[in-house]
Amino acid sequence: MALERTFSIIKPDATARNLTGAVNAVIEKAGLRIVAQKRIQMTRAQAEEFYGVHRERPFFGELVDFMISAPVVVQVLEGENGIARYREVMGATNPENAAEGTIRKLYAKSVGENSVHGSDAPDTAKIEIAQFFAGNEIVG
Ligand code: DAT
Ligand code: MG
Repeated sequence: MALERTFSIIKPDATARNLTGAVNAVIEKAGLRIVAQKRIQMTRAQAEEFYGVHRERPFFGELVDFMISAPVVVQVLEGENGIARYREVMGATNPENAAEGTIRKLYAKSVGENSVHGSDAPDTAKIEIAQFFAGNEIVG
C-alpha cells in the first residue's frame, strides 16, 4: 500500500498536561511522519463542524465544550496504511479497552477526555485535513 495521510488532534486533556511531545514520540516511534502540525484554539463553530456526525449523540455538548476548553494540536500524519495504523497507535476510544502501549492506554483520562483524535476512513481524512490545513502547509 502507498503512503497514506490521516488527520490527528492532540486534544485539550493532553495539551493541558504538557503531553504534546510525549504523544508525538509515540507517533514517531510507530513509524508515522508528522507532515503538518499547528497549535490552535478551536472555536465552538469549528468543533461543532468537526464533530458534526455526532450532533445527535447525548455527549455532543460535552464533547464540544471539552474540545474548546484548552488549545489543541492539529496534525497531518503520513505512513504506510496511515489511517488504520494511527487508529492502532491511538488505541480504543475508551482507554479502559485500549491495548498496552497505545496513546490512549498511556495518557487518556476517560472515554470523553481521550487525548487524541484520528480519522476513521480515507474520505473523512480528506475532509478533516482540509478543514484545518491549506495544501501548502503540508510538507511530506
Ligand atoms: P474515536 O475518537 O475513537 O473515533 P468516536 O468517533 O466514536 O471515537 O467518538 C468521537 C469522540 O466522542 C470520542 O473520541 C470521545 C467522544 N465520545 C465517544 N463516545 C463517548 C461516550 N460514550 N461518552 C462520552 N464521550 C464519548
Ligand atoms: Mg471517530
